[in-house]
Formats: sequence, structure tokens, C-alpha cells
Amino acid sequence: MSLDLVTAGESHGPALVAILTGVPAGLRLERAAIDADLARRREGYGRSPRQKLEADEVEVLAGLRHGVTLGTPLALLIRNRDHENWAWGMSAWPPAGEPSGKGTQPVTLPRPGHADLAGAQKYGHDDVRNALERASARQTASQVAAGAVAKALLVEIGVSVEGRVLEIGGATDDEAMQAATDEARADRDTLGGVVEVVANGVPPGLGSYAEKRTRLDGRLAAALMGIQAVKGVEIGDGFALARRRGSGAHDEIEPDRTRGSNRAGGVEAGVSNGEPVVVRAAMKPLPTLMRPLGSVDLATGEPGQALVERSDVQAVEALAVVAEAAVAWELARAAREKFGGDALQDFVAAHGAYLARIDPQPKP
Ligand code: EPS
Repeated sequence: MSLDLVTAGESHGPALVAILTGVPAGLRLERAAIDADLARRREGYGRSPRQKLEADEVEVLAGLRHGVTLGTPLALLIRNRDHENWAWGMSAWPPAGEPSGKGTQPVTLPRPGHADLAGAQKYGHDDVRNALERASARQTASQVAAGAVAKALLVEIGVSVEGRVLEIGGATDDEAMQAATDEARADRDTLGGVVEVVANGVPPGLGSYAEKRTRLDGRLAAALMGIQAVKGVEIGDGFALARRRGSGAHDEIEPDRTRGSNRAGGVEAGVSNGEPVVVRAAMKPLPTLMRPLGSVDLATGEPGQALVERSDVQAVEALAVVAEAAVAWELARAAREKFGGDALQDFVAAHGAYLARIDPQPKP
């Protein structure tokens, strides 16, 4: 049994949904902790006015009783407050009455860098909105809620996961990052950046070299690449390792089996090695510009300018939270595979027995 996550929900539809399977029974969840992560994801200097509209509070529809997981599918729901402005345009059923609110006119001017063109082509949509609504990064809210559950499970075996911003628009200190965001906003442009996630307390032995698909580094890379706008992922010293000699690229092993350095980012041969897991993700500038890029009108074939929708100037601060959730989810999944556990006690006991077995201290 592993952890699995299925999500659904359009950006301006009624709600976002997440169904989590494989969460052990007996795990206590705190509503405030999940909502706090949802709030962290919404905050950020570069975000749009949409974030003031959304409250993002988790509702639990199944799998939880009196705050404790039942070991059954856990169903989470986050409502889109903005949906009330799109009730006609994003109605699931043929809408009643005259068109009103937003989303009543088809979108035919795809934005370069978004899913608009490829999505319309792939799925045969005449209205690009049918592609962009799901491709929107709004759905990362459901992934953050799932990540909060994963973090609660990881805490039980002493693992903590934290994401932070390293760069926005090339700037690396807070003041410069804000200034870069202000400048881009004034120029009606957008920015990208780099985030880092560090997981402490990860035991050696998560993931496996046995198969390509079981490698923890490959799984973490896929988890991060799967987030909207991420174009690069690095584990440990990543690309810089390619420019070093072996003598300066690896982490020598101490008698107690720890390392004096962590250039590998806590993963060797696709297996965690007991050092902190360190991953970074690079985000491209957001594709919705207030000063639109060149495009084509799909209805007429004429050159045009891409759709202008309200958008964020940058969402790098949000990515730090989303990437944290993605890493937590993948580590929790790998831990669940290694330690099993229908009941939380079994999961925790298996982790303890494993650590005792690999304890490097000589046995009396
Ligand atoms: C997004 C466009 C904006 C963002 C949205 C992602 O939405 P809107 O056009 O409704 O203002 O605010 O992100 C969120 C709503 C969110 O909660 O993260 C996009 O096109 O990806």
C-alpha cells in the first residue's frame, strides 16, 4: 500500500477536490495547520487581487472522524469563492437565464507559455477557457492541503519539510526581490525565480536503486516538475556538480556514517542517505502578462495579442509552499512504502525497528 492522490477542480469552478488514499488510521490532523499552509500559499508580494477574494479553508468530506484519520479515503474540498462571479460562465450544467458575470465569451487568443494553445489542440476545444481553467495554478491549493496531511504523517517519524524562496527575478535579498517585483508590475510584466525545499530527519533507505521509477531523486524531480511553471529541478549541488572533480563532488563517510558535507542533497543512487534532502526548483515567469505577447486568434487565424486576465506578477513565494507540499507528499509516500502501516502505530513502530537495526553503534 502506498499513498495516492487524485485532484480535480477548475480555477473558477465551484471547488477544488483532493482524494488521498493510503493515509494510515489514527493520524490526528489539525484543521488550523492545513488552513495555515493554504494561507501561506496565498500570501506573497507578487500575488494578484484574486488572493484577497479567496479564503481557502479546507472542508473534510470523508476519511476523518473527530480529527483522526480512519484509514479510509480522505476527501478534502476547498471552495473557490470567486466562482460566484463565474456562476453562469463556469456552470457545470447548461446555464439557465441570460449570460452574466465572467467567462461568458469564448477565449480564442492563446497565451504563449500557458496550456492554452496545446490544450485547445489536444482536446479539441474551441474555447481556450476549457483548457486554461484546469491548467491554472489555482489547483495547487489542493496539493498544499494534501501536503499538509503528508507533513502530519512525517512528523510522526521525526521528519520536517520546509520550503523557502532563494531568488525572484534574479534578486536574492528581500528588498531587491520586492523592488524587482515592483518594477515588473510597473512594466506590466512578470517574473520567475528559484525555491529550495529542505527535509530534515529523513532516514536512510527511502526510495530504491532497483528500478528507474523507484529512485527517490527521480520521484522528487517529477513531483516538482509537475508543478505549474517549473522548468528546472536540482538535487543537492545539481548542475554545479558537473563542473567539479570527483574529489570535490562527493560526501565522505564518517565512522558514525554521517557526512561532513551534503553535495548529494541527501540522495545517492536514488536512495536517501540520512542527510537532509535538499531540492531546488526554477520557475519561469508567469505567462499571463498585462502587456500581452503576440499570438493568433484561433477563430479567425489573424495575428493578435494574447488573452489578458488578472494575474500575479510573480508567484515564487507561493511556489515555495507548493514545492514544500510536493516534497512532503513524495517523502511520505516513500516512507509509507518502506514502513507500511494500516495503523499509525505500525508505521511508527516499523520506523523505530528499522532505525535500531541500522544503528552503527557496536552491539554489546
Ligand atoms: C492563475 C491566474 C490567476 C491567479 C491564479 C492562477 O487567477 P485569476 O485569473 O482568477 O486571478 O490568481 O492563482 C490562484 C487563484 C491561486 O489560488 O493560486 C493562472 O492562470 O494560473
